[in-house]
Formats: sequence, C-alpha cells, structure tokens
Amino acid sequence: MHALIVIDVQNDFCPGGALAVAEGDRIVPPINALMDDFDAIILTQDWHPAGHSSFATSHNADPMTLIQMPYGPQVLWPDHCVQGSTGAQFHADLNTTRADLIIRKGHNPAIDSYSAFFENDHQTPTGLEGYLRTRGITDLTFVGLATDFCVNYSAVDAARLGFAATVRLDLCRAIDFDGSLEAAKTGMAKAGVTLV
Ligand code: VGL
Ligand code: ZN
Repeated sequence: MHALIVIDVQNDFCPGGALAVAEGDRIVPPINALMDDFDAIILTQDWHPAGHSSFATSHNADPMTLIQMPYGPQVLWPDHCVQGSTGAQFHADLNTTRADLIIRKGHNPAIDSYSAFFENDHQTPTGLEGYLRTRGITDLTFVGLATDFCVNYSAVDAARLGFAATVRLDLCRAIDFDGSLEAAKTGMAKAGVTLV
C-alpha cells in the first residue's frame, strides 16, 4: 500500500498568504493529477491557535528570528494558518475530495509541529503512524509545502519510523531561509529518504 501525503497546501503558504512560498500554488494541478496513482491520499493542515508560541508576535520579536524553546531552537514565523481562518484553508484548487484522512498539526499552543508524525519535541505523536500501520501502508510519497520545513521533517520521521519514504522535489516548494533548503536535502538523503 502506497500513500500520497500532501503537506500543508494552504492559502497562507501560497502567493498572497501570510508565509508565502514562491510558486507554492504552481504545484497544485500536478498534485491533483498524481492522486490517481496511489492507494491512499492523506492531507496535512497546519492548524495553529491564535497566539501560538511559534508566532513572532507572541514574543514581541521580528519574524524569521530564532529563539530557544524547551524542546530546542524554534524559528519565529509571521502569524499563519490560524484555526478557522481563510489562510488556513486548503488552496481552492486542491482536490480535497479524494482525501482519506486530513491530519491537523500545530494545535498545541506551546509546541510547533513541522512533522506530520511528531510535534517539534520529537515525542508527541500526531497519530499518523498508527493510522498508516493499521491500514497496512508501507510506502509514502511526500509533496507540498514547504520542502525545507514540514516536508523535510515529515519525510525524515517517516524514514526513521521504517516507512519507504520518497519526496517529489518537483512537487514541493521551499521557504529557503538561511540555507535551509540545502540542509534539508542533505538531511533527508542522510536519513534514507529517496529524493526524486
Ligand atoms: C511550515 C513553517 C511554519 C510548513 C509550517 O508547512 O513548512 N513552515 N509552519
Ligand atoms: Zn506553522
């Protein structure tokens, strides 16, 4: 069983959004077209409460600066993907009808969650691993936003958990903050993720 995992294709990560990723919207039609090739479709949705601890505004700090949190370093982001907001909705053209599961992450006010599997403490599970295992899904292909953050963390966790993990780099787009894209590619390859 091979699942397509579509990471955070939401308005705030697309041009015009609060944390816009260049060309983030360009991947939507080819992702829709790819869905027919998979046994299962899973979407993730970044889903933060207002005042989330990953927001720069919560610390009176500038966006894109780094702070130390109890679980390690954390980039402070512009307010984005606030629960129930238009920015948190999926891109209007994304085919959400085909989705078997939508997993929401980042809802814990105190911990960010880049990965679809674990919050950024690397311990608190989202439940996705259990869902995949009980459905007999062994192979995962990742697409979506952003290559260097949520796709990267999700794919690395998947490989560490023993899933066969592939990232379609052509169907991802990156924030590329301070060398983060190159570091992510190196880290994913080292973790055993297949980069296509
Ligand atoms: C993401 C930064 C903050 C992502 C989510 O989807 O890559 N990046 N929240
Ligand atoms: Zn976020």
